[in-house]
Amino acid sequence: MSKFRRIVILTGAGISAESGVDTFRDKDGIWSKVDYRDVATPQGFHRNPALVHEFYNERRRRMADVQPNAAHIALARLEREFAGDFLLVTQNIDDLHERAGSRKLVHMHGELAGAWCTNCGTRCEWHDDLSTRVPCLACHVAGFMRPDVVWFGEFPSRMDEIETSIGACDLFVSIGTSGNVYPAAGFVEEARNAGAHTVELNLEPSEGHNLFAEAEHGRATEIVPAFVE
Ligand code: BJW
Repeated sequence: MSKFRRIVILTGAGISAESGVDTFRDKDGIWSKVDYRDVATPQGFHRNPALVHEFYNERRRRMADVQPNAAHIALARLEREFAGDFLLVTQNIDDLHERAGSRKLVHMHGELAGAWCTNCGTRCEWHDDLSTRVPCLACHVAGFMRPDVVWFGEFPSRMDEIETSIGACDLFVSIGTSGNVYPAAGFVEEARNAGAHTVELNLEPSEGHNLFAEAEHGRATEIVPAFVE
């Protein structure tokens, strides 16, 4: 690691899999059980907000039973010990990176522990269940609160900051993501264009695996700590 000055790490659902958090596109993943159009699009929320609330309430409740694993912990240690610029970009809405100690972190697809009001635009921390009856803390109107997550067709968070860091990085590492969802799936090409060394750490070759200069395939709890050593 000492030969690099500016690192960007991208993580996806695979890094939390061994903590007991479901992935999306694996055989028994979330999208094998629910249709993403019903629960992860603004149109789905408009059609049936109660269904969407229940989907996220269930996932939020499960957070109490899961813990960060060796891969999350290794990335938090890397951040602490690395002398140069560091940014961890996660597509995950769980808080396992924070709980492992990561601080230079961007949740590009939002957070389970957040909500916002589509009536007045106010964002807030949220740890309880959401429902169509919950009033907004700012404008006090019920029926407008939604999870602070990024659905298909919506703009991911803090993209300017992410793009700036990728455009300047000399090491880009992608961990536990299938490479199906844009714009995250395009980051490896942006990093290559910036002249960065690119590494994939994943259970299996991802959709864009041939774009990486280096790859290690296996369980995140094994290959991430080994890579960070
Ligand atoms: C392990 C492991 C272990 C397992 N160890 N590994 C056509 C072409 C291009 C783009 C589009 C298109 N049509 C539509 C689009 C845009 C669309 C998109 O990409 N669609 C594609 C499906 C085609 N994207 C969007 O709409 C995004 N917004 C957007 O593009 O705005 C315009 C814009 C353009 C340019 C710049 C900026 C903006 C928004 C995407 C929002 C995604 N939202 C979700 C749900 C919300 C959050 C939630 O509910 O949790 O985010 S979808 C879901 O997929 C979730 C994830 O964050 C995301 C990525 O999934 P991830 O993390 O890769 O998980 P999996 O399950 O796919 O993969 C897990 C991997 O881990 C696997 O490879 C396993 O092998 C591995 N693994 N166990 C190591 N133990």
